[in-house]
Amino acid sequence: MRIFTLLLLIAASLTSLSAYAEDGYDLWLRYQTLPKSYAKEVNRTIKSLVPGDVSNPTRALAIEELQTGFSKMLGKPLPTKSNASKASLMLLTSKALAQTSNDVDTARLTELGDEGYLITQAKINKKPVTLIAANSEQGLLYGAFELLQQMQLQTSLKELNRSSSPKIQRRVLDHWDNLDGSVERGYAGSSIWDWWELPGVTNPRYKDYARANAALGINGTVLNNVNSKAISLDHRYIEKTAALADVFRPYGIKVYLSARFNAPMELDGFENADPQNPKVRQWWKDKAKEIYQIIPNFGGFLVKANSEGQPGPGDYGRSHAEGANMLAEALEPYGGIVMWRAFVYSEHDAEDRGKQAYNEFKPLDGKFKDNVLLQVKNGAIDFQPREPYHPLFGAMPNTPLMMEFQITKEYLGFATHIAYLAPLYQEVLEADTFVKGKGSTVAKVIDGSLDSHKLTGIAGVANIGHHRNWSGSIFNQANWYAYGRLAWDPYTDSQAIGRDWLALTFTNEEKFVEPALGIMMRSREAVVDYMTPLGLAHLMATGHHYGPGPWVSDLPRPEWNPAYYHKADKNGIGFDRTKTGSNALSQYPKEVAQSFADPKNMDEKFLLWFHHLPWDFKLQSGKTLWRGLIEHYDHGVEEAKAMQQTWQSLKPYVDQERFTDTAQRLQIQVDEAQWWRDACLAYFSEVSGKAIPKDITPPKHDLQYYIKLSYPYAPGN
Ligand code: GCW
Repeated sequence: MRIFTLLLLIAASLTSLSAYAEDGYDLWLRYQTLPKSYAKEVNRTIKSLVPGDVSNPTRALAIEELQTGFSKMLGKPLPTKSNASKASLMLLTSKALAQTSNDVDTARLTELGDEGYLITQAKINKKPVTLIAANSEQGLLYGAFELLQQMQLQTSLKELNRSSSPKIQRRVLDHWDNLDGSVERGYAGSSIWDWWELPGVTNPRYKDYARANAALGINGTVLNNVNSKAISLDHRYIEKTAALADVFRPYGIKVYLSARFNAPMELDGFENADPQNPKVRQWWKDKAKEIYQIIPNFGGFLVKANSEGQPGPGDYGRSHAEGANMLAEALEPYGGIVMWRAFVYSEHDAEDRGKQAYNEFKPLDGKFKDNVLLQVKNGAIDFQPREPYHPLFGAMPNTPLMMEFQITKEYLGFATHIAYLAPLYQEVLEADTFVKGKGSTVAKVIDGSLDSHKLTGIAGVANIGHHRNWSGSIFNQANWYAYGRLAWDPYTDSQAIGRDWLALTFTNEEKFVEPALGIMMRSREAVVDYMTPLGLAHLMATGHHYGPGPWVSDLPRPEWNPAYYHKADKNGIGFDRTKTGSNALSQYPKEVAQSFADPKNMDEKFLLWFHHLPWDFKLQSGKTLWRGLIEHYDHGVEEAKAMQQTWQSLKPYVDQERFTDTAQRLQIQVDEAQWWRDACLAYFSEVSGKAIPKDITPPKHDLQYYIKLSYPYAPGN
């Protein structure tokens, strides 16, 4: 008997040992010990490493990362060799490769551009090696991260023969981080940038930030909030920025800053910031010179102007193009760019908020300098769980448009609801604008292939904070990861990305990956269903945007009221954006407009975004709109419960710490999906005068109960 208990104890400790507690800090760079069988194959295929010239800082980091990965996955670093030998791992630029006898198809290298890489089995000086080749050291670093990722995924190295290059040039993270350490719409604690201690203290975390991003091919970071402070351009802060730029440079990550348009006034007491004032123009030129003196590879400026109270060229009756071009002119001599945001709407403009940015920017097509990217949010309102693609995509062929996605979940449950956003990103990227015939997708607009733009870009509003798990929850990490993968290649499938992320983050056990992937792939649709189904939008509570607030209609700015968006009353619900309403539909090419014009024959996911309909309108299911709406809310709650149940079944595959953390958040998600459902149905039943059908569970509380709830300390606001 005693032997048996002893054996049991040993077995138990072994399993918990294998799933030791993890805090999520390592992200997709966990480099777990490889299973014996696969480790054998790796040890047979790669026996040594030929580092080459490690005086190059990027090369040195590639070698360092490889040795870190091999040490952790195989228990020891690779012995190094100075020349090619049988089963060595070699990193060669195309220039160095040309100095060797080899059987590599060099045509594949030319296609790779500056940042691409090739990983393949090859003969170098007659020796069989595993080769990482590229046209630059940066490409070799990306190749090294890719090899380590494939090893974590246990991809057979013998068959590994892949080349990849980024389809978008500037792949940027936008941090809405303030200088006091707070993060606007941040749900992962305070900012990771310690502006007070910089430049003197460079926290080792900055390097891990750079590693995590370089592993995804992200090559730019905007450090400060778009609601920027002029002091970010003060010399002291430029020195602080330079310290971060030095850490990020060898990882191929450029630093950008959000620039406050009236900085000449706030920093140097100028009387105005008018782009037609030569002194103001000179100020920006001097500022650019000052920055590049200490940050030679500075990326440029991100600007939010004449939007939500930010200063801008409109203050002087100048256009956005005039404003952007002034900054672009200042940065041009140094290769800097301007990312000018099109997120512009005004409370003084009674026009449908969803139409204003198009009306403002379309007439400026082709008026921006070559080093200006116009940064456009994925939808015309504001990062809702679902929006039709922004009508500016495809409407400005003579201006390079940059996509802005939100990774932080301002409107999708912060860090307490699981919502895998890659399906949302993919839905927008795959949207067809038809501007140059079928297949003129948003992805082709932003990768520049549709209108042959050389300068291309994509931005993601980061979900990063100082929490050990970086993103506030483990599953929020998947959105940072997915954004990075889609920024590199916007045609990647969100399911494939999810599968890779799960295997890198937890285990690649099929019995875990498939059900966990099921949770991820249904999560965003679940959130749509229990928050804003059938094309509804912006029903969130005021300010912090957490939880339901469809009843809000008295805010000073009409277009901040949820009632402005759902327009629910006794007769019906929805925002009429057709000819009989705001006619926002006319901003879309005719093929797209037609696809949304007929409420009886359209994708009902966008029904109430474009139409105001009576409660008894017949849906394609034959049900009334009221009934259909109720069933979507109920379905959302059921989906959240199903996600929770599935997660419970995955306990054996996940370490206690991350399992419990996720399980607790899923419980909140289930409770709050119910809250959303009950509050919205209580409200819509009230305004419509429609009763909750007998076979439907009525909301737990009366409407007043939900209206009274308030969350003054909700994060991110
Ligand atoms: O999404 C809204 C947010 C603001 C944000 C703004 C923007 C940074 O509520 O917090 O401000 O949009 O994108 O500029």
